[in-house]
Amino acid sequence: MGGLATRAYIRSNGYEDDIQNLITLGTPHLGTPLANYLAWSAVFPFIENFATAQQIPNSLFLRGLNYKYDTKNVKHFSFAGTKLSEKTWVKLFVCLMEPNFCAKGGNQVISDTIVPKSSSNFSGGSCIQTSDTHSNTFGPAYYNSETMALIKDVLLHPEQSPSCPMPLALPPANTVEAIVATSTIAPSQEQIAVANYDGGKGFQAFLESNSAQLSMNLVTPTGSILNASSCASFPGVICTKDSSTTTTVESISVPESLATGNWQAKVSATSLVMPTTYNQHIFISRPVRVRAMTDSASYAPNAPIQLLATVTDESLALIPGVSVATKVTDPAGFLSVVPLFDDGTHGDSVPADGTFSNLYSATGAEGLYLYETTASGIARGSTFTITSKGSAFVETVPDLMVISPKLTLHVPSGSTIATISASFKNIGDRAASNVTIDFYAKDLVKGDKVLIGQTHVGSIAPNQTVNATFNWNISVGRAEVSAAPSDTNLFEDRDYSNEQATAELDSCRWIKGLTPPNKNTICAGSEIAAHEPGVKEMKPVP
Ligand SMILES: [Ca+2]
Ligand SMILES: [Ca+2]
Repeated sequence: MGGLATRAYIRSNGYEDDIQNLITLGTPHLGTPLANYLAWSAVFPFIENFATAQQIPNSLFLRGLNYKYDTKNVKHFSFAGTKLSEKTWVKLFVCLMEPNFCAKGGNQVISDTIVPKSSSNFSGGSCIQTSDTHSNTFGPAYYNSETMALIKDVLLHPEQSPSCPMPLALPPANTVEAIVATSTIAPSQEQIAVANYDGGKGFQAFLESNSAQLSMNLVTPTGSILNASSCASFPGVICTKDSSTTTTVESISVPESLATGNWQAKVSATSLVMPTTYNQHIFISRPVRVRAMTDSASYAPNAPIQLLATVTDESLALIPGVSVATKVTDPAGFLSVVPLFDDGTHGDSVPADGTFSNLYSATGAEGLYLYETTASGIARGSTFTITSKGSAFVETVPDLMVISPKLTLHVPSGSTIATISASFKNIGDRAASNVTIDFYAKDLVKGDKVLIGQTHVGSIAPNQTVNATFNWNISVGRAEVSAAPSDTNLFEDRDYSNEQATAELDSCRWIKGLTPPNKNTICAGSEIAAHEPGVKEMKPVP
């Protein structure tokens, strides 16, 4: 939870630009199914239910955190534990509740026994695997020496930390799946696929099989063999092999500098005993970019979900003739396919700009709606089919929105007290209870942002507007003052981007006894000028 709290801080209004590197150890970035049980269990009354509920996979808190997560230039290193567990309780809470976290084809869960690996390794930064990330709580020692050594490595050589691998089941939006082979291979056989690499930003090759005896060998454009044993001699190439008892996934990631030319991908079965099947994927990065999204992560029941997708090539140019469709699965499992259009109608704001849209309106039922958007067409002379996935929630939640983004500031003549006020309306469909509004001041010279006060405004019913006021004893200088619902509020909000009000406050003073430099001095760039007691003169700035 500490990792989530830190990420929430980075996202929050109060973030002070004071984190360079973030190392998370076994943080449930995508939640942990264990929380499903603990949050509502009478067996563990000592567990704070609100924080535990936030760690349930797909909780509104996590979706808010992961949706459009702005890292604000923080480098993120996520550590995941890699114990293989087949314990009944783990299977029960993980595989039954969240099958996505189970190793493919079985009931094995790779985790640190608390948080699944696929939740702890947060894509977008650097992903590190270690045997144990929670041993300070549950292990025999106070810390795990392997983990501590890896943390030291990260701090000393952050640039050498491995990038997060692409998840096999879900190709990232920025890739085209150039080769997908599913085949059966017999002992001693070798099968070859040719990857006609024609530009882009490097590629990743994956081999997934039920046998650890298969191996992947790439033949470079100059005829060298690139595989797990020769990997280290190719600069910038990353090779990984990950096994559970039923599935082995081998991956080789080749950077742009080495990628150009024609490659062969060979699957070898030299030590295989029985014939087995495998899947081979080669993802070439960014010849085509597809990104599927919705206009919000959370919707009121019966509000249409706007499905959106952008399709461009690597130079962000349009690709003519692309067809795009989204498959939506509603909470009951009912599937529907919605074609998306780039024609200026169907909710599409600009025709022929590479952004496709349509509305999905069958949102009467509350729950999770999964969508999978597929774009297909021809780019660089080759056909492509790319899928991008996402999810949206339909539910009743509060949504506090600031009425005017411009904060109201009032400083009575001669006073040093600034009255700061902002109005918030609940445009959601459920009451926001026990609301606290935070007031911040950021010193525009020093850059420090501090919490200057909090005002409790009580509950806000749907469609109700309340005014929050705080009296601040201003200090001299230029400050950006802001007000927003507090991150400590114990409810989730539908949209965190619509609730901040800001204004600039410029206060200047003359010390009693000193002559002002100019009787008509105006504090530059300000909206309000105020003075400390004993000042000879004050002049509001127009
Ligand atoms: Ca468009
Ligand atoms: Ca809001």
